[in-house]
Amino acid sequence: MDEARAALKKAIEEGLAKDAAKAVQQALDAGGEPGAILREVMIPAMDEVGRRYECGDYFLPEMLISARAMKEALAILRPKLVATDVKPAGRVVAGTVKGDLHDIGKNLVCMMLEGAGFEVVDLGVDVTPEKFVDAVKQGGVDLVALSALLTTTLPNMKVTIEALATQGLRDKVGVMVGGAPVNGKLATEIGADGYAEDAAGAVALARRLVGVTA
Ligand code: B1M
Repeated sequence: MDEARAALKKAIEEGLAKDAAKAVQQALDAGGEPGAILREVMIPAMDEVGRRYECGDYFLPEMLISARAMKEALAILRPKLVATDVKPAGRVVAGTVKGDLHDIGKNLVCMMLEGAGFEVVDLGVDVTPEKFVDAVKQGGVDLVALSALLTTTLPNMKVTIEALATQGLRDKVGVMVGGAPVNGKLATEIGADGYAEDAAGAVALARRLVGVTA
């Protein structure tokens, strides 16, 4: 790993937001491809933060400042990830489900979908089923994208899908799900139309669900 990438990884792991911003810029200036920097450096850094938390080396505050550093670096990467010359592919309502405050993965999915030409309505975190339903009721929505990072909030994906069904909206939209504890089996069990493992996979899935090729 070159110097800028190593500095970026260290800055995210240690929650040094300014250093992370500087290092990501250096990695880009050195000719790094934005998607590769994200996949090969930034996401592994967050995984390392999770590992340190799990084994008791890190506590909540450390996890939080690492998340801030990640966000700072992502803000610099964002314009490079989001292309502007693609034609509209559909409208997506996205959010992290009720009870869950993790938004880095969801934000990445939103970013990549925008980059692929989708119009994204990002409802944020801790989104109740009612909020998803209200957003779909506004009309013109092709897809609902649900993210969850906690095993305890996974059931709220199902509750959200059921709320859409109760309101007679389920057949009008495609529902895609993702997040670290989610898998294809769960997606099928809760009645989603598809699961994607990462943000790039989310774009491929969204395209498939709206019938766009390319
Ligand atoms: Co939390 N946290 N956290 N956390 N946190 C995890 C998820 C955890 C695995 C850490 C650990 O123990 N190893 C663990 C969950 C355990 C479990 O449920 N089994 C955990 C815990 C326990 C908690 C708290 C309960 C801690 C506490 O309070 N005691 C608490 C819960 C708060 C709440 O939500 N109610 C909590 C809080 C936090 C912070 C606020 C401090 C912070 C979040 C800040 C933020 O997001 N703004 C935080 C962080 C940073 C993490 C870790 C370290 C990193 C998450 C992350 O951003 N990853 C995480 C450990 C880990 O994941 N390794 C952990 C990087 C991101 C790019 O990946 O989000 O997986 P990810 O997204 C990926 C894919 O999953 C996928 O694409 C993305 C890009 O590749 N994807 C989708 C995501 N959504 C998708 C949707 C799609 C498709 C793909 O379609 C719709």
